[in-house]
Amino acid sequence: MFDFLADKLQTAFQSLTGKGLLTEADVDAALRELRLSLLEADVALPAIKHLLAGVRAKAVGQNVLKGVNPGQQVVKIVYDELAALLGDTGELTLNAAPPVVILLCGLQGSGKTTTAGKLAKWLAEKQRKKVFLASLDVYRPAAIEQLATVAGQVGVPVLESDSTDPIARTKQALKAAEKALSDILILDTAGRGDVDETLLAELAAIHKLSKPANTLLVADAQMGQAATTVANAFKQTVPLTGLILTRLDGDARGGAVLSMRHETGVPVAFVGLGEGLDKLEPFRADGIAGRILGQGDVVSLVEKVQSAVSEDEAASLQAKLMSGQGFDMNDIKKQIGMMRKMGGMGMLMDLMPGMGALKKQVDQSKLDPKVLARQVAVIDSMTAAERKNPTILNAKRRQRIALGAGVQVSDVNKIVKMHEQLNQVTKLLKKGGIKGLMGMLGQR
Ligand SMILES: Nc1nc2c(ncn2[C@@H]2O[C@H](COP(=O)(O)OP(=O)(O)OP(=O)(O)O)[C@@H](O)[C@H]2O)c(=O)[nH]1
Ligand SMILES: [Mg+2]
Repeated sequence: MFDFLADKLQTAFQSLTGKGLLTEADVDAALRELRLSLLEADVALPAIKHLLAGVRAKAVGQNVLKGVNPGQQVVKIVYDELAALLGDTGELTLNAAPPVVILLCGLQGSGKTTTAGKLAKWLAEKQRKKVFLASLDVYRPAAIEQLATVAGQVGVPVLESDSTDPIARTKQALKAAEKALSDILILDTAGRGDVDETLLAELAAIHKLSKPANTLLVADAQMGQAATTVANAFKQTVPLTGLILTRLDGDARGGAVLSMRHETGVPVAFVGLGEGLDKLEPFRADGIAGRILGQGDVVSLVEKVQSAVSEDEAASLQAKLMSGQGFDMNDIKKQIGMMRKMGGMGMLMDLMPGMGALKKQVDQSKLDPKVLARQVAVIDSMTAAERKNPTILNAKRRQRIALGAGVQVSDVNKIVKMHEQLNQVTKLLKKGGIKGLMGMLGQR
């Protein structure tokens, strides 16, 4: 899986064959490749720095082994360091006095309810435990029903209550689980659009009352670097015992796993690999290490993704484009995502009438996946308000974003410019002006 980075590292070390020691200069050349690959895999900067320092310390001055080339040797070091940084699997505490509580928390849509069902299934089938499920989400309509449906699919009981008070529901759940002689009580909590004080205060109160042996943060692996901010906010509110990273089945590159593990020091317990209730696996560091190293493998990325650009996404962007309604940074991110998936900049052109021929003239090689990954990192480092309304991006904000994304301010400026130009598209189209449009597409 990590052929591509492995290849690069080996190339960087080709000239070395025959030398006795790995020198500092040799190692640094390989580390540059590694740094870019990790950025591309959405790993946060502190984790990257930590990793590079570790690899450097181990590699420099090492004797080149007989029978392997220096590149292979460095790849092995990188792989080992990655696995070490990812750490051991977070184990659940299941043998306290029943009902042992598992509290799930996380942002809206991170996969808490689905994960509650997956965990219930895993515990019932693999650990032979009697599980009880309870939803404390009184805010989102149908959230309670959603968990009841999941519980039905797994075949475990669920809290039945009309109460709209999360604290009262917690008390009821504890009682009901005890009455049902359950071994484990899984509490599914409400999510919010962004980390907010009310949510966190409520979570703290639920934690205090339910005294969970396991407090697990459920996070979307596709969040990339932004994941670490979220993890820290939750960690400061409740003592997290483990992380569950969902959506590792998509084209998320696993960087979030490394970032969150490094940032919080909390072990990863499980990973979610699909929507199905059987798509939960105990975390394995070597699997994720391989996945992160494999990033940059443009061929497989393109293959995987060509089918993945949803028609709906394309249609809604086209509708926005044609209506002359303004684009925001979320649209830009979608656009970049499509380009990345397509492996070419054809997408926007496909959306426009009469552009098919033009597309052929665009140099496909201009589309560097690393540049696109950096662009996404920039947008990910913006706040929701900035994404919605990019005109508020003053110098100070741009500086903060650049720092967060690990890029230059000029990279941020390019995205802002791209946004401005995208909003000129409608005008340009009306005038039949293609030049400005081409400029935008070629933007780096
Ligand atoms: N592909 C994939 N989809 C997942 C995974 N986990 C959850 N989902 C999907 O993500 C969506 C949201 O999942 P939920 O479990 O409802 O998320 P939630 O955190 O409970 O959401 P709120 O209650 O609204 O905060 C659903 O469509 C799930 O099927 C996963 O590991 N892979
Ligand atoms: Mg939910």
